Amino acid sequence: MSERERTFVMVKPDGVQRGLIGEIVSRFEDRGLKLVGGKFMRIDRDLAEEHYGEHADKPFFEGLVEFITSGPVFAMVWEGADATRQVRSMVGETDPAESPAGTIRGDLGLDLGRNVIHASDHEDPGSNEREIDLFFDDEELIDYDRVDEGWLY
Ligand code: RTP
Ligand code: MG
Repeated sequence: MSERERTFVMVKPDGVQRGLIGEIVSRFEDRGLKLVGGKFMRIDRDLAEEHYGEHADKPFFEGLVEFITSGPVFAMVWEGADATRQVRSMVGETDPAESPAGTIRGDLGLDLGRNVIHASDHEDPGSNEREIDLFFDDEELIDYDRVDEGWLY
């Protein structure tokens, strides 16, 4: 079995406004991942610019920062074997139109700008830990056993 790891996930402002937090949390629970942190919050401009810093020179950067700061988000940390890659495969492609049915963006996303969810990038090693550190203090991440641990990822 692959190594257990933690990964960062966030329901974006469009997902919160459309009442999709529960649906998205359920998908990860159903998949056998373990929730170790969760926070309903607003992102300020500084945090948004740091979080999406890799896109600072892209033409869509300003719009992306405005969108992600436009309303509350639900930030989460999920744990499991190979969790970053597992979560990204459940999320789908950046553009919902390119995302297969059955993926979160394929089923729930509207367009490139309103794609309901962010997840750490498995093709950018270390992005999961970097993003977890950016959004959560250590004491906000909860170590615990789930009763069905042996059956989970
Ligand atoms: P995210 O970081 O939000 O999870 O999305 P991602 O990895 O699938 O995509 P990424 O390349 O990191 O882009 C971040 C967000 O920027 C918006 N975007 N707009 N050409 C465009 O207009 C464009 N390209 C990307 C998307 O909302 C994407 O989620
Ligand atoms: Mg990304």
